[in-house]
Parts: sequence; C-alpha cells; structure tokens
Amino acid sequence: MKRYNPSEIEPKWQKVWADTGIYEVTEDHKKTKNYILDFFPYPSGASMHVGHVRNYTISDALARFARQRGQNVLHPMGWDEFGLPAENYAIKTGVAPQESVKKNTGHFKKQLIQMGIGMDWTREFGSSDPSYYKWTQWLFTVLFERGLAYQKESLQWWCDTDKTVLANEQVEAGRCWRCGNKVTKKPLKQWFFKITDYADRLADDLEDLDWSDAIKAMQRNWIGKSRGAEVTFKVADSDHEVAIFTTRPDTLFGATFMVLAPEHPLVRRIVSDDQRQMTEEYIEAAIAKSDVDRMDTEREKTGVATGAYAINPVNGQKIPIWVADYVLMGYGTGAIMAVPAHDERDFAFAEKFSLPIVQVVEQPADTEPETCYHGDGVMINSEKYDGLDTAEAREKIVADLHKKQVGHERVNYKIRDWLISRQRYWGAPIPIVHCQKDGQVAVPTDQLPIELPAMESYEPSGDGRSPLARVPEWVNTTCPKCGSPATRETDTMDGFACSSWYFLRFADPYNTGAAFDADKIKYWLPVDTYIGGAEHAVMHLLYARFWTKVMHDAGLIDFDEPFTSLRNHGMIWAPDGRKMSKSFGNTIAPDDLIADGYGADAIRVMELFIAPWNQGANWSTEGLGGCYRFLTRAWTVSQEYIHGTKLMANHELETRLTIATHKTIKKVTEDLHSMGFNTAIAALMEFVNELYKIKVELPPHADNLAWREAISALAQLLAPFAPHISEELWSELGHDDSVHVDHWPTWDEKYLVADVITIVVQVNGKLRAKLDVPAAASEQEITATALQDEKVAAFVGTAKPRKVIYVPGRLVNIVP
Ligand code: ANZ
Repeated sequence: MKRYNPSEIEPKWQKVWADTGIYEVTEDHKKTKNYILDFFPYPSGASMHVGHVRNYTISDALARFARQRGQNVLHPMGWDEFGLPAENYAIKTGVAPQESVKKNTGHFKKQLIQMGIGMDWTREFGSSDPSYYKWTQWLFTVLFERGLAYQKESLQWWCDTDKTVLANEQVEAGRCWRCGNKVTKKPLKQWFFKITDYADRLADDLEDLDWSDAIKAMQRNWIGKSRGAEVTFKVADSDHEVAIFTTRPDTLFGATFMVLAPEHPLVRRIVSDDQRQMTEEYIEAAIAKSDVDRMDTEREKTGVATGAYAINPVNGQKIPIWVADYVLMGYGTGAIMAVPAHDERDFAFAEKFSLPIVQVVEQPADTEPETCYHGDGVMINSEKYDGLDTAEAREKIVADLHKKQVGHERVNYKIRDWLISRQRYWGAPIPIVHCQKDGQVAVPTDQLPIELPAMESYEPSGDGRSPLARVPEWVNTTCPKCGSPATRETDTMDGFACSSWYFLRFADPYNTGAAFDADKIKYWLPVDTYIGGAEHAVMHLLYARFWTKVMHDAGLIDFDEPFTSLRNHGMIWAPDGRKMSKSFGNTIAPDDLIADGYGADAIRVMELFIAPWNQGANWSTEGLGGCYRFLTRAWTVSQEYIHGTKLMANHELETRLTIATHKTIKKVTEDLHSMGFNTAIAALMEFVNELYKIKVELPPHADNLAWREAISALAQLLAPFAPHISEELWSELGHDDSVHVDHWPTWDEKYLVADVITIVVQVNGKLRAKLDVPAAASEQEITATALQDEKVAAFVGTAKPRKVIYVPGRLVNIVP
C-alpha cells in the first residue's frame, strides 16, 4: 500500500495532462459548449500568492465539473501585458518590457500548472504580442471609421508621477489609481472613445445579466442616467441665452438665482465691468481644483456674482447670475437654476450669500420636517400649477415650456467619453497617420500591426508627449491615402483597450487573416461564466461591454453582451487579517506550501473549503493541515479497498454504504450546480468519515460491489477539487482514461427516498410503539432505540430482556 505523496503524483499527472492534451478543445456541435473565463491577469513581477490562486481554483472546479458532465469546456488563459508597471520597471532597470513581461508570464503559467489548473494552453497569447495587438489596432480603426474614436483638446487628469493622462475612471478621490498621488489638470490633445453614445444601452441591458446587484448598481451609478429638462433662460438686457439642466422642472418658480460653472464660456461675456476682476480670479482658482473637491458637499460654498441677470421663463422674474465651482462644466449644460428651498447645495449657497429662498413644494404633513425639503409633494407659490402634485407639475411645466420653445425633456448622463490615449511607450500604438492633406487617416489593415520600435530608454518626456515621438524613423511615414509625407500618431492605447476584446480572441487565437472567425465566435461566445475579484466594477467590465456592442453594431458578432454570468469571488487575506502584500511581508506562495509537502490538491481544497466562494477569509495553515489530513484519509481508505484481501458480505452495512454513496453524489452534484464548493467538500469529508465507520466491520474490498461504487464515486466527486489525487486513484482503480473526461456519477433516488423507515415495536407480541429510524441504521442501533423508548420501557423495565427479535426494516419484538 502506498502512502499519500502529493509531490510524487502531482507532477506526474500534470505531465500526462499536458502530453495527452485533455484540456484542449475544438468546436464540437454535438456537445454543449461552456466557456469559463478568468479576468485577464496582469503578470506583475511578484509571484502568485494563495489569494490569487482562489480565483483559478474556483474557475477550474467549475470547468472540471462541466467537463466531467460531458460538456465541451473552454478554459483558456492569456496575459494583459501592457501597462505602467512593466514600463516603470524598464525605466528603472533598462530591461525591455518585451523581455520582462515574458519572464513574468512564464512564471505565472508555471504556478498555474503546478496548481493543477486545467487550461487549454494551445490558446495562450499576450496582449503585447504584435500578432494580437495588430487586431486591437484594427478594432481601433473600426471604432474610428464609425465615428467612435476622436481626438480633442481638453483639460485632462494628469499624473505627475506616472507622467501620463488618466481616464476619469482611473482617478479615485482626486488621486491616481496606480500610484495614489494627487492628480492635476492639464490642457492636452487626447484620443477618446465615444462610450457616451452607448450610455443608454449600457445602462438598460444590465437588467438581463446574471451579475451581482452590487456590480450592476455601480455601473448604473457610473453611467448616471438622470431624466429631467433643459430650460433656456434669457440674459436680461442682452441677446445671450443660458440653458440649464434640471431634474426638477417642477421647482422653476422657486429658482431665486442662477449659477454658471467657472469654465462656462458665457461668463466672460456677461460679467459686468465692476465684477470682472474678481470673477477672473475666482475662475483661475476654481479650475485648479478637482471635481471631487468641488462637489464635496461638506465644503464651504464659494462664488462670485457676475452682475448680470437672467429671466425666468415661467414668470419673467429677474434673478441674479452667479459663478460658483460647485457647478461643474462637464455635467448637463454647465449651468443651473438654483432652488435653495429644495436643493441642499443651493440652500447652503443662499444662506452664505443671503439670497432669497422661496418654497414651492409643500412637504407632506406626515413626514419629518426638513429645512430643505427635496422630496415630492403638493405645488405652492407656482401660479396655475398650485395644488398639483409634483410629478404631474413636472410634465405640465415641461409641456408648456416646450410650447413656448424654451425647454424640453432631456436625459443626462454622468459618464464621460473614455480617454484612451497614453503618452507612454508600453502600449499598442494608435494606428493613425496625420497627413497635411487628408488629416487623420486610419492605417489600413494590410499595414498593421504598427509595431513598437525598440528603444534605448523608455522615459516619458514629461511634456505630454510619448517617448515614441523621439524616434523620427518611426514617426515619419507616408499617408496611406495620398502617399505624401506624413507622421504617425505617437500616443499608445490604454491597456483597457486590449482587455476589451481578448475573450473573443481565445475562440480563434492564431488567426492571421482576421481578428477572429465568425463561426468560431458563434460557437464559443458569449462567455458563460466570467470569474474575478470585485475590483473591476466599472472600468474593464464597462469597456468590454461597450466594445462588444460596437462590434455587434458593426456586424462582426451577433450578440451584444460579452459575459452572461459574472461571479466575483471573495478575497483571501493573510492570517493576520491584512491584505497579502510584499510590503507587509505576509504573502503566502503556493510554491512554498507545495515544497512543504502539502501538495496542490490540499491547497485547492482549502481555497474552496475556507468559506463560501463569494466571501472573504483569512488564510490558515492549520486549516490547510486539516485539508491535507482529509485527503490522506480519502487516499488511505481507497488504498485499503484497492489492496483489500478480506472479502466479506454484510447486507445491512452494504445498504448503509450504498445510501451514503448516493447521498453524497446527490449533495455534491447539487452543491456544485450552485457553486456551493465548501458544502460539497464538507459532504465529502462526512462521506469519508462514514467510510471509516463502515470499514471497521465491513473491510473494503474491490470485489464488494458497494465498496467499488463508493470508492469510484469518491475519486470522481473529488476530481473538481483535488484533480491529482483523484486521477491517481482512478488509474489505480483500473481505468485507462482520465477521471476528468470519464463521466460524472449519478445517484439513484431509490436509495434516498426511504431515508427514514417506520419500525413496529412489540413487547411479547403486542404493539407498543412505532419508531421512525434512519433507513441506514444498523440492527444494534434500532434495537437500542426501541429499548430506550418510554412506552416500550414501561413494559420491559430496566433489566436486560431475555430475547430481542429483529425483522429487518419492519419490526422489533422484545421478550422481557
Ligand atoms: C434645480 C433643482 C431643484 C435641482 C431641486 C435639484 C433639486 P442629477 O440627479 O445628479 O442628474 N445640476 C445640474 N447640472 C449641474 C452641474 N453641471 N453641476 C452641478 N450641479 C448640477 O442632478 C441633477 C441636478 O443637479 C439638477 O437639478 C441641478 O439642480 C443640478 F429641488 O435643478 B437641479
């Protein structure tokens, strides 16, 4: 009998799987396809720790379960290689990012294989492979031709540390998402993707996705759809007009002043001479502030009066126009009507500058009184609209404004166009040529990819230009349209462009003539289950949805949502409860645990057993020890079975064994369907305990049918969690195929329905009690229960009965 030795069996099977290619798939229309995908990992220099491993253990368990059930499972892996860390490393060390990323991905891949993660490695690619980014560039041209990629000069978030612009999504509370330093604004010419054209569909289509409500809500908030009206106010004594956006047109009669954003182009035209100086100074100070600071409701309100007035279109009233930084230029029209009685920010502003406050909505009497009531109610101080409720008034007022051509309904979005250009080296070059005559020209497909030139140093210039601008041989080219001298765009694409379509490329990774073959896409996509942490609520998950919709509209694919179900797993924290991080020195690498002898299987079981998959947990080495002991026990009882010498029969114990087997098959199957990995593993642990109880009296033996079924099922049910030990046992059980492609065991309800049976208890042949006992209970257990029953004991007493007759499954007769 062999000892459980993971360090021997694990590498052995990993080699067999690679040699036989059991995870490699092709389209097979006779089988149900199942595309299970992990978030595109960024291969940083640090190696994978047990926190990362959880993601892949979850997707692998799902993939294996599906494969065992006969599905055609695509579980591929590739690398999100572009981006700042590799470039910053290159700047520090001089090592070309092309080299360092391959070293990192190589290590990452080795770790995944070591963990027994079953992937189709024949589909591997990296986003920095020119054969891949050729098609990222091509997709850029698809967006460009559809008017969805454009260049525009605007004030942009700029990170002085990383020397690059950042997308809105990459600025968190005024700080760079990567380095955490404060960002500033710089006027720069940048490339954008027009994601705003898709705002409605991106918000509406969330409805049908099998994603968590939290992620959907975050996307909805980010898109920030709000319904309201645009209303035009005339500027008194001038030809100017100001449009404002409001979600509360019903409060128009309560507008006591107007506020323009400091950047509003009208400010300088309407400001009165005596207010000009102050206004200029105010504008300058305001522009330097971040939107987050400006919107902070806790902050003391600031502003200046322009000296100009606006005419309220509903009642002709003259109201002063102010400039204040709490109004943002980037939202709505950059101007608001202020209704201090019903809007908190306007209220604070009116209090500070002693502006009038006019209540126009009566707060319902049955609600807690508020100084600044912002809810619905009955209209007051609003002339002919008085007495209406606010919802009705909104419609009537907007209809009347529309008739007078001074207003209309408007839907507004918070989302801004996606800033895509980066002034950095390590990204896919934007495939545009600037020509004196033809302007911006997309590089034709047959001239793609535009490859990154080799460079001596990768430092950004800091003047807002990419290092590529320093390579004249690369920059100077000819116009693809007219052939005259032209220059290449020197900005590169944000890495999120590459991760916006990689899931399509896995269906057809080495196609050189197209981004992908339509039939292959039709077969494999959309992704059935997408698995990753919760950190990508907006950026990647929104961008990928956007590109998918564009590709759909361009007729390239026939679906418009990329990820049918999204599953965000919980984090594994260090044993000290903190995030695992190199700087805390608390990371735990799977490599070390494997070297310590625990083996990948025990680590995998621990990753899934530690907590429900969507909840976080602290890593525990004692817990890992427990998982290792569980696998050792499963191994040992299987060995006893395989090498068993004592063939015995015991009908009752065999029934109990069979029931336990079928119960476990059912439980593990049902749990796996709902991703109940931890409870499935708990059921397997219980099953092994039961096997240990049974084997005391019924020794495991290969010719005992009940044992054969139990041990075979054990190997099969363990396979999604602990693929190596189960493969070894399966092979020792005499199979020459892999447990992972053989079949998933099924249960027979007949062993489960009679979970409880009713036993009649007689004393001297007279009926004294009826007992419900587990069908699997033994004779000893049943007679003991019968003797302990109160009604029975009354006739039997405490002395040992002379005789106990047991008719299996039916009756106990006691002769006192
Ligand atoms: C008058 C009013 C009265 C408003 C009231 C609210 C309550 P959401 O829901 O986020 O779309 N607003 C409009 N444009 C703005 C800008 N550029 N910067 C700052 N605030 C702006 O918010 C829409 C409301 O935010 C608008 O409706 C406007 O104030 C303000 F009792 O108009 B409201």
